[in-house]
Amino acid sequence: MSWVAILMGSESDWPTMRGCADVLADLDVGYEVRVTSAHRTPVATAEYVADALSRDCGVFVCGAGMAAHLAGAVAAQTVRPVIGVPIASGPLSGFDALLSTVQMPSGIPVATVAVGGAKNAGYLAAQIIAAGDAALSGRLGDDRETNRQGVARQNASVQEDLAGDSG
Ligand code: RP5
Repeated sequence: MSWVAILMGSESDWPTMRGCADVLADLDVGYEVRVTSAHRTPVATAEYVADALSRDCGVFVCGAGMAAHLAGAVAAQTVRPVIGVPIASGPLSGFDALLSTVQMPSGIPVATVAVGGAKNAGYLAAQIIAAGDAALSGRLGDDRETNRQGVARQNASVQEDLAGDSG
């Protein structure tokens, strides 16, 4: 099975990006995690991307804050899907990172999730890999069913509360 590279610009991004790793672990999707920066370690970032591609990496997930260029820098070097996670660091609370990550020039896309949306980045990466993996598609379907049952339970609880009010 193909695997996911999770990259982040700083260790300070890890508390957020751990959400992506947790989702992939729960879905039994292989992943690696690296701290590597578009600005502070541009050569090491390029070398890692080349190495990951030589080992059949299927999706890159890149989290960065402030002037966030990591996802774009990675996307420039591969035609594999790149998912960007804007991190809420710095005085602008992630709005800077959101715009830096999402506003890519035509031809070099970055699929940008919400500010701090590392869990959804994990789900999206898994869904991309699941296009060629029926077993993983099944696990994603099971996860949706768990969500559905959770909402049904919440609805039943609210209805019970309302019925108590009117009784
Ligand atoms: C970005 O700058 C990193 O992705 C991080 O979100 C932010 C701050 O980095 P540190 O100063 O905490 O290392 O490059």
